[in-house]
Amino acid sequence: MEGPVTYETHGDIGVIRIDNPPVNATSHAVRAGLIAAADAFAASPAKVAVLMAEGRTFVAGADITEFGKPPLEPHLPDVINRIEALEKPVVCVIHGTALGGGFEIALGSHYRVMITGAKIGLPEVNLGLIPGAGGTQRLPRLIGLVPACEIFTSARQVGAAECLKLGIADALSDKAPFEAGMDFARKILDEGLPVRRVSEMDVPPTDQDALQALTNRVAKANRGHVCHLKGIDVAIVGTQKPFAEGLKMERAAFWELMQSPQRAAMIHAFFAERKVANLPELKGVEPRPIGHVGVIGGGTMGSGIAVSCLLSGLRVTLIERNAETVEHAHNGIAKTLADSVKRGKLGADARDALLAEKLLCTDKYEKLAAADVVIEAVFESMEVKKDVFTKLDAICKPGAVLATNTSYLDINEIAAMTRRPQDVIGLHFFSPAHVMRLLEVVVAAKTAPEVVATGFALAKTLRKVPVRAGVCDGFIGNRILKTYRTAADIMVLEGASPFQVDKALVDFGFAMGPYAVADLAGLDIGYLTRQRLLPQRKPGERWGEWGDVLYEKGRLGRKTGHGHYIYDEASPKGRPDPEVEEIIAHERARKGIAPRSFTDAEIVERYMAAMINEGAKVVGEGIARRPMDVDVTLLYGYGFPRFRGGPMHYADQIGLAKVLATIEEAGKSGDLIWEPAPLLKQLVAEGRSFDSLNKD
Ligand code: 3H9
Repeated sequence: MEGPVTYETHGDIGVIRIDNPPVNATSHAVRAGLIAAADAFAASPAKVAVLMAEGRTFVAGADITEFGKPPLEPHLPDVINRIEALEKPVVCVIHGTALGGGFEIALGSHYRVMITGAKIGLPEVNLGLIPGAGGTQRLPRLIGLVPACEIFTSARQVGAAECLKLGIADALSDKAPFEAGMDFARKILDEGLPVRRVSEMDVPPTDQDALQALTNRVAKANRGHVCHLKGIDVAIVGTQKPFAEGLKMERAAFWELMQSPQRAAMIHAFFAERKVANLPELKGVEPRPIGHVGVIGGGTMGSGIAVSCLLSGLRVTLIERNAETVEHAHNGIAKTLADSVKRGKLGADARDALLAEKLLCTDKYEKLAAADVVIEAVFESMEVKKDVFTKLDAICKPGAVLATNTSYLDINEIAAMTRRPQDVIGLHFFSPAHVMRLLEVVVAAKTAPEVVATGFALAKTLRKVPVRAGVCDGFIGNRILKTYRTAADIMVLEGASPFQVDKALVDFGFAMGPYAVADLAGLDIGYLTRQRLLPQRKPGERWGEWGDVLYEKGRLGRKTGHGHYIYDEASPKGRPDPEVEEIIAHERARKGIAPRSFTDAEIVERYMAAMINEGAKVVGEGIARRPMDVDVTLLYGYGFPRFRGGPMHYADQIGLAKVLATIEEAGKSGDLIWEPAPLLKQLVAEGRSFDSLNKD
């Protein structure tokens, strides 16, 4: 047999081998090959078959690149049914990950062996889908409705040991897939194990209370998504019917979801996340070493960066000013690592080893002499940063990458303090740095390509999502944030309440609205930003000046129990504070603004239009490489709902002409944020989408 699936025999044992790099996705050729291999096995004298894959992993699922195109026969459910219907036993060997359709192939096999370290999962919900090749019907029959629904609604990867316990795996092996498969095939022959079809099993009894509790939890955790509850419904109703009918129901629901904008948005996010991390201009550019990272500053950001590096196995030298702040930083890092131990993310021994062997907190800059990468995370002041970089230039070894974590300062100016501006770069982490996945890699005018490549390599090591950004105030993310926050503030000035704005945006899909976020971050941050921007303000410019009143009244957000909301025992997550509305009403009166009402839809429309417009400016000016870089920034750093794909993808979905019309209408107020982006105007005039710029 030719192609990505082959069949061969070894005595009584047939071997079906899938070889479709990089991840053995079930492309059309693989599906057709599996049918041919199943037929070949059926016709051959072999008494048992091993189904396995070559390369780094078993099958990672359906070929996502085929989604959105007309489906070609044979369809995966039919392929799996064909394998399951074989009259001779088939054992599937899983190494790496068996995901989505890959795991569904394993469920259609009669036995499953997992190689140590292998994992299974049904991650379709991450793509706005449900399992569509029997996962919602076979898994509940194999292990019960509650654990099955938990697995496909969480999309989590389940390890080999847990699979054995759940009854998903029949055996574990630490051999190579071929040997492990041959061992189990011989066992089938020796013990006369029969064909065992999951589709013919009865669903184990269901704890209805546990099922209801799971459904409630899933509904709450996945507000706005349609696929999760659809999956549970299909699993419950389908498993009460004969298998073939359940499968039909699953297929119908899968195809309905396949046509949904949520599916398109989530698949856009999937590929965008991978594409932004692979810059074409860095192809063949070797990154510099990154084994030893220096961090300057042990505040929240510096400590978070240190923890992130430690958890990825890097050596960290953290610099603070004096013995007291050194100790404080060390304790902070130890506490965060202790929390990781508590949450089961890190063993206590591993934690102790990290603290003893990988971390040095000191006030001696000389200890950075051997560091490969140094990340400065001190106070946001140009003078302080210039001082740090002058010191680093004197101490660090030649070729060390000197990075600043500034969130808006001019990195060219910082680089100019050194005799090696080619080694200077921005690495903008998001707080908490050991949790948030976005890393803006800010490329200054003289940054060398290997230094950019090193920034991307570091992101990969830290399991972060890197986005290339150019230098401007706020880079990609904070620059866009400033604009859409201003749009929200202007709506509040014109008559909306902060609570209505938050609610409208939470209903749209954000985890929190901008005012609840501000309370969480601390209203002192917004105050300091406004103070900083004061000298640059243009005559007639409007912004949320009432925020200054909140700040002056000591309402700093959650940390003081009052911000936009009141936080107390009765409402730990906050309840609207009428006093805030009075402060805003006073501000409107002072400005002579007669308040008007806003609908929730109008709030979302304007907020999104401001975000998209600034996103288009950022792309047009080359600060972000492509619209998808803006999408990934907002998705991973700013809580943008993934099921909407990012602001630029969302803009394409609603239509750019409509976005421009909203901007022009809002712009009648004269507010500067509504100046339409030239790129947006151009795309509308040419009838093109943002996605047309994502291609390279
Ligand atoms: C499904 O199965 C539906 C069924 O229920 C029903 C069907 C009827 N297809 O992530 P990486 C590419 S839905 C096509 O960098 P890693 C990826 O773009 C599917 N391509 O590697 C990248 O390409 P490039 C359910 C895919 O080692 C390269 O492979 N399955 C697919 O960090 C390497 O990927 C999933 O959702 C695919 N399915 O992680 C699994 N998967 O090199 C999604 C990957 O050109 N995949 N590629 O940039 C993953 O989670 C990870 O890729 C995996 C490997 C864990 C497998």
